[in-house]
Amino acid sequence: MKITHWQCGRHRVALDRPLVMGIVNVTPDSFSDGGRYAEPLAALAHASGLVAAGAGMLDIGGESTRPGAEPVSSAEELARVRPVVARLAAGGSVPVSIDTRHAAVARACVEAGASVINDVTGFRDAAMREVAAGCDAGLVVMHMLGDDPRTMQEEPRYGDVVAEVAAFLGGQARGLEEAGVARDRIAVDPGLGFGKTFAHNVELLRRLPEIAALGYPVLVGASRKRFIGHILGEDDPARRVWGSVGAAVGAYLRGADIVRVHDVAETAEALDVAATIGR
Ligand code: HH2
Repeated sequence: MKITHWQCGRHRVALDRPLVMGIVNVTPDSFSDGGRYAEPLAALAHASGLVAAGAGMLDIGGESTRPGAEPVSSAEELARVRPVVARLAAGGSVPVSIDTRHAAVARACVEAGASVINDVTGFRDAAMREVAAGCDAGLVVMHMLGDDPRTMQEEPRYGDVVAEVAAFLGGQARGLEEAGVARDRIAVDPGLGFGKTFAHNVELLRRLPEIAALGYPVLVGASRKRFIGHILGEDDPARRVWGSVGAAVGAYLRGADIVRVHDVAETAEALDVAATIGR
């Protein structure tokens, strides 16, 4: 069945055109833009620029999950993100997503107005599932190999990466539905770069229709990631913009409904054209 909408709190998000989710990192250490938007005012200014450039949703993160990143306490993470989430949600122009793997942060941000919980650990934590079941936010269920960004890139191995990722995502989504979450609140994400080699990332994109066949909206986060740098021979994440646009268009053509990106203006323009041609 074709998915037409994603229910995220009070927002019924149309998916007849690709949705661009703009990234706002309120962190000192994210891999691509760490530190630039760590102050709430800088983050808010950046966020309104992303909306003006075509973001249909904003994803606010207070903890870097790049390979090898050190975890931060929930209190520290919440202190970074809550003021930004509250201000953006009150502005109300687009739905606000909170990128967190911590139940306490998710709960407080939903209370502050967030409409989506984006959990890179795929709602494996029982406390996180409880928060999900107890609210009406949209949910992004992402696949990560293991549960620790510090070690996930140490020789990741799969039998069939796409089959294993799809089985995990389908299982977690079903678990959420059994806990009382309405099906139309759930989106799935193969988690590019989260315990995946270059070949795994490419295989997941090439066979994205197998993830889309699960029947949930598909989110892809390829923006500025290392596998793009590998293709381009480019070490500087800020110089992977056009490669990232290529990945977003490729993902859309293979079934992605939502793309999580840093470079919203470039991606939105390219997807506008790609979506007009259709897939
Ligand atoms: N990637 C990152 C963070 N959150 N969420 C989803 N759903 N999908 C992703 O692919 C994804 C994500 C990467 O995290 P980080 O290293 O913190 O950098 P940035 O937030 O700049 O992408």
